[in-house]
Amino acid sequence: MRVPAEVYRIADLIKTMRVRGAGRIARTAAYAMKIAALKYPGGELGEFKAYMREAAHVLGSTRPTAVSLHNALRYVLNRVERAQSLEEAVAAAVDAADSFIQSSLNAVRVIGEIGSKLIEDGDTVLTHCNSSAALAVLKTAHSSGKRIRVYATETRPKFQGLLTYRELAGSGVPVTLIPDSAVRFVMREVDKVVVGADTVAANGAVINKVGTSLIALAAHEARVRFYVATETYKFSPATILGELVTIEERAPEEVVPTDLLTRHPNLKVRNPAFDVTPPDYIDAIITERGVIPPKAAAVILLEDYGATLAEELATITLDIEDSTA
Ligand code: RUB
Repeated sequence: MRVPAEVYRIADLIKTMRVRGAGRIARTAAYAMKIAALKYPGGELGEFKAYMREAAHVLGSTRPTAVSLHNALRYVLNRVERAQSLEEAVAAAVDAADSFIQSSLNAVRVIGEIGSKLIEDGDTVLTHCNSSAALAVLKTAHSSGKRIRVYATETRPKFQGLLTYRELAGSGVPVTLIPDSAVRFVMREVDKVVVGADTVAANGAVINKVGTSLIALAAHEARVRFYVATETYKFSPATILGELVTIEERAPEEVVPTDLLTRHPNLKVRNPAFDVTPPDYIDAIITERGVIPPKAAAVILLEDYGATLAEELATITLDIEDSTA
């Protein structure tokens, strides 16, 4: 059974980055799963489950790096898989999507409140790309009366820094846009760096917009505190089993104009969308469950996925035993 056109449309919005940012992507995908469930034209439970898996596949194939997307889809699918009747399965999908969206929005608000306590009156804060979690911290600090100034990187090649500029300026936060390459130049004026995350690995490494790791290096060199603001559903359970996070590489046309590429067919361009910041360069991760040292990411993952991971590890052990028997 083919999934409805709306799901493909939403998948396209995510792939082409008209909907972007890990949290928004996850919430939009959850919403698309709800639409899919409500639009299911058939009448059979098994078929419905396969149809929902297909919808998740279409949505999940859009952007590989944001684990938030895959965790949102898994959250809805798990509820659907447990249902015993079609009515129950449809209701479960709708309820799971709604509760994911609500708790995700709530997490961003709480991160704003918790993170704002780390910002002091008079701070100059640097941020990269456009992260709702990082901006929640800055906007909450500002609205609680702290006088802050923000440097926002323009974030080549897609210029999400302009979104950050608009959002902060619209909230009355003094903000200055800088080219990405000026980060080290301004770092001597910066008190704190706050960025978001697409994915957090079990060892505390943070995967975020490309350039984040360079900013972390510059902050480390200047002894400037480097904070990551992120919801815990961006923590990747697969990394606890040693899986690596796929880094999305996007089209060269985002970096150089198409006519230049046509005129220089041998011009090689790489456009990785994200990079990995090692835990050693991160002072703390601000989550809706509190401020944690990066190395404590594994503890959160074990709290959330411990039982499932234990089952999976048991299967792996059994496989190894079988193959050595
Ligand atoms: C966005 C990006 C953001 C994180 C966190 O990349 O790297 O920092 O997704 O955002 P892109 P949020 O523009 O390629 O999606 O805090 O809003 O989830």
